[in-house]
Amino acid sequence: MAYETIIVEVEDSVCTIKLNRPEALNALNSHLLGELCDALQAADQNDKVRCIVLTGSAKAFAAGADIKEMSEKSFVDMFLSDFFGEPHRDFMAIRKPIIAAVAGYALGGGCELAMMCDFIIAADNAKFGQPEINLGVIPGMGGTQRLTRFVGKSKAMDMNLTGRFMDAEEAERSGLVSRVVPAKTLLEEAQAIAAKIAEKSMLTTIAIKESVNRSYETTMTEGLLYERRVFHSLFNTEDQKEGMAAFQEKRQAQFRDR
Ligand code: CO8
Repeated sequence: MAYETIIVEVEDSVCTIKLNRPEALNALNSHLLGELCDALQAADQNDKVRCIVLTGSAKAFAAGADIKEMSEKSFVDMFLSDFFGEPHRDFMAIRKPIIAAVAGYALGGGCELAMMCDFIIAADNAKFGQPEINLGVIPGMGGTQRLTRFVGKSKAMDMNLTGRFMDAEEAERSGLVSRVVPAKTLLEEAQAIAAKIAEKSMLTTIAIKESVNRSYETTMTEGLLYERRVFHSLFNTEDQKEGMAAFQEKRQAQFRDR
């Protein structure tokens, strides 16, 4: 399908989706989010794809929700349309892993979109922020919720109340991003990490994504029980037999998603 605001490429088992509204620093409007969710759902359903990389440009992953699209809306418009509610739900329903490869600005909804991914690789020029306070609003897609869980209350308050930006080094130190890499090699490195994940069994990949995400939604006791039961259930798969046999035979496992 031809998209106007994103570029989608599938190479081997990795689907790379690039946000592509350079004139607006990849600001997220309804059209872009609709196309993004469509592409993510297609990748999720494509048996060839085993991992997804979401990226932007060298200057901006995304500079936030599109202020020009939102500025004239009323409370009633926002509430009745459940503004961005549907793309948020669609995004969170994707079962395959999504890596955010962030260079430049990841602000407001851009920072929130990166946090909706499974983990974030940052270029050394990345800047994260929740500057919504400067616009007379608050974050609406996780900036007060997910960011607080990533970086803790003190930094989340600091960023949300002052609107200041966090650079890549601070973001890594604070647990917002998993790795920082040179800006020049960001996409290459994110795709290499995705290719590594693509080699694993899809059964365990999806089980891990679901289990880690469950840790945000439940108590420790329930989460540990869930994890243990999923662990037990994987002993009913060929990939568990293959993975453990390959270890003992000192060879690379050949997973078949069975
Ligand atoms: N929306 C619309 N257009 C934007 C946005 C944006 N968020 N960000 C940048 N642009 C546009 C600019 O208007 C400009 O367009 P034009 O050339 O037509 O004037 C173009 O992109 C380039 O931007 P700048 O000239 O400003 O570039 P600079 O390099 O000078 O500055 C910045 C870059 C610092 C990133 C600056 O553009 C900026 O501050 N942008 C806004 C950042 C921001 O406030 N983001 C938060 C937006 S609100 C939000 O995200 C809420 C999310 C909640 C959604 C969930 C709802 C339920």
